[in-house]
Amino acid sequence: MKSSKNSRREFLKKSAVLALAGAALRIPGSDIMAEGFSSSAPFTLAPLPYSHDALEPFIDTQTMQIHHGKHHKAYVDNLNKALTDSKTTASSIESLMANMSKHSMAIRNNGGGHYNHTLFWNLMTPAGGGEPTGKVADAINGAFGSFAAFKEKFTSAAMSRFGSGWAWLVVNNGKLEIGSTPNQDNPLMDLSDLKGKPLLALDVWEHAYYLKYQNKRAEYVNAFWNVVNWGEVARLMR
Ligand code: MN3
Repeated sequence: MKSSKNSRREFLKKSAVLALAGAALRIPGSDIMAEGFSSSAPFTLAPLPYSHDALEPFIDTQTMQIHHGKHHKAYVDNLNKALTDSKTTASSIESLMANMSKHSMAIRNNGGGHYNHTLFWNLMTPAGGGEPTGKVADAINGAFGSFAAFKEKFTSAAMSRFGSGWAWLVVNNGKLEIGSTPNQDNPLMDLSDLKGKPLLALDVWEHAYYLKYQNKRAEYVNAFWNVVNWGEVARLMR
């Protein structure tokens, strides 16, 4: 009977190892994460979840190439450099955001830049647009009265952000809210006025639209509704 006891022990050991592996794969705060984040520093630039031309004609190919390949890449590289230079460790991108008031401006700008863009790419899809259904529709209708009213309020947040920044739909203590942040700040940062878990994000920096839309931010915001990935919004909402 010794051998069967041993094999049972082996089995339990193996199960424990598998459970630990599962725990390690489950990144802290992963319920608020989009795909594409490395679990800890150094952070990496994930490929786009679609081709550069996939969002045409709403978001043009060249903008996507430069925005992802140059701007986002620079945020990742500069974030890693700023972390190394300041000997700052980061167990996850979320823990970095949550403690941002303790970090340098370089970590704030580039860490926010990395988080925001990773989220943004996943919140768009060539199969997107239209109106949300199910729980997303219910939550939006409950909070804003109608999808049209929600869209108007989000558009207004994107239009009224002076200079560079982001427009957001967040859930804060169970309540949906719309707002905006300057530069690369986001609602996960402890120092942000707007707080909550991001559900939808729109980059309103000029680099996000200038090649195609020049100074016409309103046309870019209007085009964005054609590529919104409501499935990802639903996933973030769970
Ligand atoms: Mn950008």
